[in-house]
Amino acid sequence: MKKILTLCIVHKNSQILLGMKKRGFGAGRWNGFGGKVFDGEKIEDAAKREFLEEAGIEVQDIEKLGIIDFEFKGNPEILEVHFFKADSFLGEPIETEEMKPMWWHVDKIPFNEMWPDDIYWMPFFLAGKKFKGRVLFGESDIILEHELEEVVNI
Ligand code: 95L
Repeated sequence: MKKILTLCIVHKNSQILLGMKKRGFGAGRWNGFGGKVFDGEKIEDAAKREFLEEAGIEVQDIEKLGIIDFEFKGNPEILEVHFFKADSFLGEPIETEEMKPMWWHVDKIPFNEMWPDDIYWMPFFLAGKKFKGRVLFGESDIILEHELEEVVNI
């Protein structure tokens, strides 16, 4: 079983936009913006839609930088997360019921309040490098296994 998800981060002027997730999956962590891709929906369109829904901003150009398969031990479902970067947007980020947005300088990213895999792929992301990988989580989202590599094509 594979579920396709998007994750988008705006990277502008040495800052990134993250959202404190207020409810649901990943609550209490600084997340990128994203979510499920609907049947028949293009992955890029889903990424833009989720940005608008969760942050209230419209992004035009997004670049796909990575794909990571996430597995949770004991759960057969694989979350195939497509990572996108945006460097421009329309509007001002707004707080929604789901997310409280905040800008973070790239030297002060709050990794200890983020998903534990972020420390592995963020250097690729910030450098604009493409990456692929796989992460296996155990109890309490502890990383049991991880593989991550830079790729030429995504
Ligand atoms: N900023 N990082 C995220 O938003 C993030 C990172 N890792 C994840 C791993 C599994 C998952 F289901 C979600 C995320 C996630 N949102």
